[in-house]
Amino acid sequence: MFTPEKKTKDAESAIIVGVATSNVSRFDVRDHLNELEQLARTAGATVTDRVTQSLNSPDPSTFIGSGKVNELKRLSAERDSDLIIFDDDLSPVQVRNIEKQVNCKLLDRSGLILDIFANRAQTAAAKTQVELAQLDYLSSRLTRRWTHLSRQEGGIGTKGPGEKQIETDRRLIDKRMAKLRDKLDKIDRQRTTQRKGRRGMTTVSLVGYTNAGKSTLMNALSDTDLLSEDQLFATLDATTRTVQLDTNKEVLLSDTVGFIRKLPHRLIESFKSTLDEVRHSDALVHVVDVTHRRFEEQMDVVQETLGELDCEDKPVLTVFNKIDALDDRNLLRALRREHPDAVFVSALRGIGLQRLKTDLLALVERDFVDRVVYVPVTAPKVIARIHELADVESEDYLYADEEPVADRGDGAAAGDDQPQAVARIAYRAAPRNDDRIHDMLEPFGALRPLVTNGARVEPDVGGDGKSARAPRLASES
Ligand SMILES: Nc1nc2c(ncn2[C@@H]2O[C@H](COP(=O)(O)OP(=O)(O)OP(=O)(O)O)[C@@H](O)[C@H]2O)c(=O)[nH]1
Ligand SMILES: [Mg+2]
Repeated sequence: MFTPEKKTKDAESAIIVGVATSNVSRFDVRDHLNELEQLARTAGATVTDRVTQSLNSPDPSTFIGSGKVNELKRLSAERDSDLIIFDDDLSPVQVRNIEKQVNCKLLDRSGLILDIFANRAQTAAAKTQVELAQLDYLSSRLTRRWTHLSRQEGGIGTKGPGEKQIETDRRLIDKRMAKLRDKLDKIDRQRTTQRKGRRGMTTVSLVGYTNAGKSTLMNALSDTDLLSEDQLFATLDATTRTVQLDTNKEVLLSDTVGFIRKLPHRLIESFKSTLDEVRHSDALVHVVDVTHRRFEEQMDVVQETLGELDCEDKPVLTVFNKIDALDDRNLLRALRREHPDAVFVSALRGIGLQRLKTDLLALVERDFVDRVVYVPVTAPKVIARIHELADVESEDYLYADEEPVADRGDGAAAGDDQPQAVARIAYRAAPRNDDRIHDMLEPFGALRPLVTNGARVEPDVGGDGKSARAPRLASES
């Protein structure tokens, strides 16, 4: 029997390059290159060599200096490399000058990250956002080599916008970008409608460095089965699920794209629609991979990125994850001292999740307000809406009249003093929902319970008269 031979393309081979400067130690460079290698692997490349260089400051024309470029030239020829990847972003001039010397594709960190995103993007939103970011990236560095890369040629750094858009001219790119922005605007509007549809529910977003365990935690808390992988950027799209924090309180939890050192700014910009999930949350859960040697630096990166998203003031619960894989008990003790409000969990083994839920509940309810309001029973929709927007603690019925608007000096009230049957509702709500309820009640004026001879006047609602939802309007007695 004839079995066609499957052609499998070998992984592309790559050389990665890092530079130590007066601000970046060699030790830092090693760790950054570890991460770059992981990114390269995620993109499908095999890293054959690492080249490092120490400079007081990067060389403006070649970034690494002409001697090092020569070394790269020799090494890449020897290895027959497909790619050279720089950990730092190169200027278009630097790209041009290095490309003159070496005979393979050149990528920087941003380009590599964009390529991974392009590969991972599944939904229309993610695809549009990535393409926009790629076009933006390309338009700033249209070089001879970029223009000669084509989709057909394939390989890392060439996915996404193909030669057609790149080759013609910038105007075409600008046109395409405008179109993508329009498409994103539409997606944004849809998302806004979806978010409105979620009514008064509290929303929480998982944020953190890529690979910290956000999706694993989401799965553990919500009993879903999202992709979690030992890979960078396993998640690109926002996913939202309900999570029960205790018997009568659930929140909407969103898992979203992870952050990384030097996440290209244009990517953050174009991922606005995905990251809006984070921006609109009531609170954040910051997941930290405590087994990562550089977890503190990762925490700083997350903090900075949240700053770029204008989210630094949101309430945050810090969650140190993967404690099952941490041998260093001293580190745990030190962290507990340093972060008394943080929780320590293993999302994978389900350790510490109850505590996480309790603390998250306390956090989201920290600013909740308790209030008692009076709503005319003739406005059942408003009453129903309050039930949606708030946790109603009690509801009963009585007569009320409108508080005098101003004292006219003769003791007479300026308001309409017809007593009316009202629902008295005691609730707890998030400040933003409390505001919404306040706005809804505006047209009814300031109602106050009617008191005769020191006793409250309650409508005859039958039964125990306490918690009936729809009182029969009592006949005047
Ligand atoms: N040992 C251990 N591994 C974990 C734990 N939580 C997650 N992991 C592993 O860490 C890796 C990354 O997990 P993900 O949940 O995909 O991480 P993420 O933060 O969603 O990553 P991105 O979507 O790529 O940003 C996977 O291999 C998980 O199995 C944990 O509590 N303990
Ligand atoms: Mg994930």
